[in-house]
Amino acid sequence: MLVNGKWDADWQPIQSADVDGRFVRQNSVFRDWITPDGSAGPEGQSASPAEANRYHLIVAYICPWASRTLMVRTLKKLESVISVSVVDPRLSDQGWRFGDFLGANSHDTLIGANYVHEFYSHTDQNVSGRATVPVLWDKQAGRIINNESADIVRILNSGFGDLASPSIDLRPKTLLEDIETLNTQLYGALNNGVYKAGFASTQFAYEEANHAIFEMLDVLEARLSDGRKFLLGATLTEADVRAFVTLIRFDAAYVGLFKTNRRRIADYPNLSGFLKTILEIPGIRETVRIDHIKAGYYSIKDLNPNGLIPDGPDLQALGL
Ligand SMILES: N[C@@H](CCC(=O)N[C@@H](CS)C(=O)NCC(=O)O)C(=O)O
Repeated sequence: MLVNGKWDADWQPIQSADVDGRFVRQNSVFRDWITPDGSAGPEGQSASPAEANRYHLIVAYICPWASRTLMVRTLKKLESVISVSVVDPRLSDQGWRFGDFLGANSHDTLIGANYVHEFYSHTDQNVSGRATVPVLWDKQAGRIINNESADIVRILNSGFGDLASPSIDLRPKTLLEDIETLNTQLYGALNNGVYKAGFASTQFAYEEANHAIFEMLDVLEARLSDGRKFLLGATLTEADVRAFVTLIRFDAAYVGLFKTNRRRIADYPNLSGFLKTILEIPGIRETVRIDHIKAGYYSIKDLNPNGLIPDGPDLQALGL
């Protein structure tokens, strides 16, 4: 991780834990906003104005948090407005780097970086913390606007005014309360829950996380049993995007590496149907790269010391 703007050589890819061995996620550091006219963000955040070709997303296809921003860029038809670069899925001893993995960018053309942490120290030379993806970068100012995917999703959903497609609103006012409730459940049990299972350092912490995951999957499966297309009914919302990015990685990565193996998503007919529905939205399938997902997760040395990548399954094998 970065300590006062410098890469700390003692960095360990294993994540931090509380006294009971529970995985603890760090908070994001850069939290500015983008609004159509540059006026303050929804909670008074300092904001820059929406402009075509000014902003850039740095993502990893392996990463569910980054992938949700990539999905929303597609859903809001912002592909020609916001450029993207993709890092190598295999974490290096200096964190994310540009590299030669098929589908990744071999090098960075924005600041000539080799590693994502350079964007962090370029923005704040005293920054401390993990250099995570996604990163929303301002090419004009040469700084990170925001590195919290939950914020970036909202920025892309409503911060780009006429530059974005109005046909999808992931946070319609009428559903906002339900979205927030579901988001909270999804985050604790599923989005972060799989990491809590995977990075648990005690049997207790693993079982606690695993139990919550499968309880949540049962709830979601039941919710979809009335034939609805999406989790809150006929409208695609932010909650669907959040659920999708974790569910689509589940059978290929989490079942094996994170030991969330009580069942697979393929064993849930409604959840499998939900994944198919979302994959059919134009452009979404291209945001899912199972080769990156498998290579990335299985490169986490603490969980898989020899770095072997399991044979299956890809989306086709999962019937998706
Ligand atoms: N809260 C952040 C979390 C992002 C995150 O944890 N990304 C992971 C990849 S999936 C990462 O970059 N990890 C590198 C590290 O922790 O050093 C967000 O949602 O944007």
